[in-house]
Amino acid sequence: MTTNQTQNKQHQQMPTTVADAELTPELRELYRGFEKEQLVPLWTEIGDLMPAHPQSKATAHLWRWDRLIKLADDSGRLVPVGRGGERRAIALANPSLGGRPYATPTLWAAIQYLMPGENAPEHRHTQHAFRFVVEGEGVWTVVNGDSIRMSRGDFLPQGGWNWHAHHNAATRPMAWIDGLDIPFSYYTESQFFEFGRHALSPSEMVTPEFSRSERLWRYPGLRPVSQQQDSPSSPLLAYRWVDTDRALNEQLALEAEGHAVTVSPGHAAVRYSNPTNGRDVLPTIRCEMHRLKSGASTLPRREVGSAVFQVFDGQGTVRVGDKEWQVRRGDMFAVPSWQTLTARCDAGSASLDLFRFADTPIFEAIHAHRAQVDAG
Ligand code: GTQ
Ligand code: FE2
Repeated sequence: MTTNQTQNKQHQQMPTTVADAELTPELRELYRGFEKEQLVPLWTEIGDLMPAHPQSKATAHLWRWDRLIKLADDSGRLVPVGRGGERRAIALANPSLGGRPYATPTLWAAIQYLMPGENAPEHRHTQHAFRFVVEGEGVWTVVNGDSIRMSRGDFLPQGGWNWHAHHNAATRPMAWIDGLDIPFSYYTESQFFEFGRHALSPSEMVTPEFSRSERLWRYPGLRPVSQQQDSPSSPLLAYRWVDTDRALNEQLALEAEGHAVTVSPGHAAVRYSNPTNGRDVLPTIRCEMHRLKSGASTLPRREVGSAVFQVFDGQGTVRVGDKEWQVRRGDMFAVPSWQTLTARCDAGSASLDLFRFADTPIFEAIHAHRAQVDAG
């Protein structure tokens, strides 16, 4: 009997069941028969298979930015980037997921690094992806030939099956984080992948202030009349920090003026959304930015599905299940399914900004999403 089953039994106060029955020679023979014929009875597995609520295999875990950036830096000096390996990306591996490169059972989170002048070759895959920049600038990502600048605070979604490459046009190395649904695609055996061209054309190695996607889509509430087709992933390929920052500040300002527009007192949040339908930017990944005022806390909340956070700015205390950490800029942490999260901004910090991504759209699509907020 596994630990899960034991816990589950105690939790549900289940009566003695058929699984506890004495193992007579006939029963032993029956179980041998099951094994030989590749059969497993439900009654020995039900506690693990059908718990009363999600019991994640993943662990709440924190990765410190200073360690991540140091090892990415070292990789930059020691490991080349090119065709085959494709990306100098180092994945967060949840300590209880068997050493696999999975931050949570469904989500990939990695730090990626490019040296000055380096190129990450073009490819495409069905996995949905995004980039988020916690510090630095100088890398352009080229999606279907559209060159997109990346700077601190910028969020760049990139739906599955789009060609993409990255190039560092600056004189300094740059790091950023990637989020993808790689583990989900892996378990569900739904992946396709293709190599693209070896090098980008000179017309793509440009460094415009704004990508074509932004010139077309970055004006909220103004849809190009020629673009009426709903798109499953956002056609807007960069969400700029100046806009995100202003939107969060305005929520807090409106709250101070007496309007109930925040998630809870002192907690502003925005969700990056697809301008063609108002839904999530990616079919499988929800992405948000949260801002807590100095001294403010989120309400304790748990939900179906897992999430990964990166501290964008400020200092605070984060509690996930029975773990608690003091967090600061760049730190990343994983929140397993149905574990309660509370975040608080330190009184000595002007605010705490948390970038969040989660697999929620998957569960909403199959009507399996639940959330519980402890209003205190
Ligand atoms: O930049 O294209 O972290 O394909 C993992 C897979 C980044 C990317 C990752 C990828 C990429
Ligand atoms: Fe990729």
